[in-house]
Amino acid sequence: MSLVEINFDGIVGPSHNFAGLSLGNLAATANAGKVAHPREAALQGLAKMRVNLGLGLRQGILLPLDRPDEAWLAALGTNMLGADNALRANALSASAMWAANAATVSPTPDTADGRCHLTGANLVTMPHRSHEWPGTLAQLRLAFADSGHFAVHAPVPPPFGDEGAANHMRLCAGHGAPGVEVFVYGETGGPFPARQHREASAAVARLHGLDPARTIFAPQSPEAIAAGAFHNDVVAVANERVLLAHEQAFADPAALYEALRMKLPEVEIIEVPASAVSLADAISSYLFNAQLVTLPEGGMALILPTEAQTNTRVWSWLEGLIARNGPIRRLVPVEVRESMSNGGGPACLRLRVVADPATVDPRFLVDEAKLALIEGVVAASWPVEIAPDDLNKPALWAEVRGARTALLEALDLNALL
Ligand code: SUG
Repeated sequence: MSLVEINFDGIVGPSHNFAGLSLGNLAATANAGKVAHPREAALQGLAKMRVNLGLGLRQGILLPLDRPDEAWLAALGTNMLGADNALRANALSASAMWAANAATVSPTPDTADGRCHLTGANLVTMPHRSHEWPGTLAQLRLAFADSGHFAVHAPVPPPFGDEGAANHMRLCAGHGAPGVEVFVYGETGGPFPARQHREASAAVARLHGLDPARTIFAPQSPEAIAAGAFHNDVVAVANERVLLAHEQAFADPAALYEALRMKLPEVEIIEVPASAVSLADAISSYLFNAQLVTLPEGGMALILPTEAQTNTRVWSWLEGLIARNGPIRRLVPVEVRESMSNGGGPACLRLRVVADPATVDPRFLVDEAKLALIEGVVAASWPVEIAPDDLNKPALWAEVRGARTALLEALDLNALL
């Protein structure tokens, strides 16, 4: 069996909009009330997947959820016609596009039973995200239905907030080798909520049967959360033996680095000093919300948002990084501006699963031809624009449903309707 990293990107849903629902997410709150472009947003995400395929990487997809979520509104004793504008916006959110928050994944070399374990994230801190998990879990159960190779767990129960892979890093000598799994949790974040609770991380580690000797729980720095790093993946990224992190990402970086060096002697820690890149620059440029990937020809690349290229302090630090003879050799900027405007960069859009592609339901894997098919559906049926008032229009609700249905039918995924 050949274990490779597969990036499952969330396809940006047809209801993508700027409702400003995420307190502590500075981009989302700054852009609240602007006109969104769902079609362009989805095409940008698909173009990013093409870039990944072009680099020789394996690519998968997760599908938009059924929005507006009438089942959620029914549980609240209402429906789209009866709900107030705030509840309508929460019911319509396309936030499932940020697949890094879909689940936490522990591949086969790390788990007690030798299966790849996935636990859906409950996302309970934010109302609009708290009702993603049933739709996400249904997809994970379909995509990873092979119970000889995968175990898919339902989310840990509230009130323990779990934000999935966005607060989890795996370091290892190579994807197929045993890893050290790092769970980064928050305790406080000044005016903003800490979204990942330690108790949730501990539960996921137990559910996955991880070896406590190869598991680390590290607190996120409160300053990072207060500065707008609502998830760890906004200030740190790991791939194989490399950890790239901002100096102020963790509450106790020295303790984390020491534990990592003890458990994985080959680990290479690249810390970006605040004197070169401030937390504010890191968060506005999303330099750490990059996909750090191992290229088939060897060496690693950072797939990062073009916003990192336009920030001169960030870009010159990155150019210095690749000029050294270190593990990171290439910078690949991608345009995901619509997602970025809601605080979601290239890394937020994908869930990494290390697995043998032959064990995954092929309907969730893509090649160039399937991307072209998806682009055709998006170009034909995704709304061009959504203005704030549109969220209250039944015509938009119908358009959004119809667009998703067209995509699921094209991909033979009617089972998810
Ligand atoms: O949960 N934005 C998402 C962005 C998630 C980014 N994910 C990672 N860092 N992995 C969030 O804050 C904005 C939606 C709105 O406000 O309408 C939003 O939910």
